[in-house]
Amino acid sequence: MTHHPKSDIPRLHEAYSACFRIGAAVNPSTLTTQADLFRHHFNSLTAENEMKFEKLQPASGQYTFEAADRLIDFATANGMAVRGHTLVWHNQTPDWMFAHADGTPVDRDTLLARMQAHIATVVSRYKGIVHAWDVVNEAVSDKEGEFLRPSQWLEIAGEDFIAKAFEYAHAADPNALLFYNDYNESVPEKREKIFALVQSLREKGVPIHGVGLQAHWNLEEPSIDDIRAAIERYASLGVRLHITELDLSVFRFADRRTDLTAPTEELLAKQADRYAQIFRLFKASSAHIESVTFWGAADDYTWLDHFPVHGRKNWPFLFDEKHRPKRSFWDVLEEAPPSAIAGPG
Ligand code: HAH
Repeated sequence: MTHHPKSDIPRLHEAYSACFRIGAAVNPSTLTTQADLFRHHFNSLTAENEMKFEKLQPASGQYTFEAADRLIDFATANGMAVRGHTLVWHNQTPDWMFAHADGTPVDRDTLLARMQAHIATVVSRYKGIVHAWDVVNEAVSDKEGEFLRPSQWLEIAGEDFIAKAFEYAHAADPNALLFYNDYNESVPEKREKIFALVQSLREKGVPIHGVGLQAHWNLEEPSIDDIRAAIERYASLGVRLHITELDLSVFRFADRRTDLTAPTEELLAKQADRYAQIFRLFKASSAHIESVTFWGAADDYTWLDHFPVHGRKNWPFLFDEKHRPKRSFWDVLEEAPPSAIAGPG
C-alpha cells in the first residue's frame, strides 16, 4: 500500500536546502511503497544494494543494470541527485572475482584488471548522473592495533588496491566526487585510522574528494562531542563530508533485548532529542557537509530489522511505519535554518 504524505507537511529537503541535500537509501520494494515520501522530503537517493558489486556483475562479464536503472530513472524524473554505493567492498562481492574458473586464486594484476573493468563499466554508465561515488567502503579495521581490514582485496592486491580504485573511478568520470566511506567513523581510535588513510591518499595525489560518515548511530552512542570531533578532524584534511547512511537505532549495539513490539514513548522522545542535537551539529558544520543521507526513510522497512539481532524490529527514522512524521521529524525541522523566503524578523 502506498501512503500519501499530507501536502501541507513541510518538505525536509526544502527546510535544509541552505545547508545540504537530504537523501535516502532505497531498494526495489521501497521505491514503490515509499515513493511519495521520497518525492516529498528527499532530493537525493542512494541504492541500498542495487549498485553493489554482486548485483551489478553477479557473474564474470555479465552485468545486470535493470534495478539500478529504475532507481536512476525515478531520481532523474523527480530532479533528485544520486549517490553511488559502492564500487569496492569486502562484502557483497562475488567469489568469482578473486578466483580463476578452476578455483585457484587470481594474482594481483588479474584482480586489478577485473576491478578496473568493473569500475570503468559502472562509472561510465552513470557518468553525469551519479555525481558522487562511495569508491571504497569499510577498508579500515575496527580492531585495536590493526590498520586495514583483512580481505581478499588486501591479501591479493596489497594495500594500494584502495588508491587503484580511486584512480580507475576518476579515469572513468573525472567530474564525479569520490569518497572513502566507513562506519564507527566517530570512534576516536578508528577515526584516526580513517584520517591517516585519507591523508596518505591525498599526499600521494590520489583523486579522493571526500569522506563518507556512515552514521549508523543509536540513542546513546556516539556522543555529540565524538561526532563533532570526527567532523572537524576529517574536515581538516580539506575534503568534503557526506553523511551517507544515517539511522538512529533504538537499541545500543550490544543490547540484545527482543521484547519490544513498538517503540515506547520514552524511546521516541529520546530519539527526537538525539536527532535534534545531531541536526543542530550538522547545520553548524554545513560549510563541510554537503549531503545527509538516511539509510532508509520510514520505520516500515530498515536493514536494522535483521541486524544485529535476527528478526528484531527497529524504528530508526523520522517517519513511522505508516509514513507519518514522528516527533523526531518535527524536532529536526525545528532545527532547520530560518527560511530563505520568510521576511526579516
Ligand atoms: C553498511 N555497513 C553498508 O555500508 C551498507 O552497504 C549496508 O547496506 C548496511 C550497512 C555497516 C556495518 C555496521 O554498521 C556494522 C557492522 C558491519 C557493517
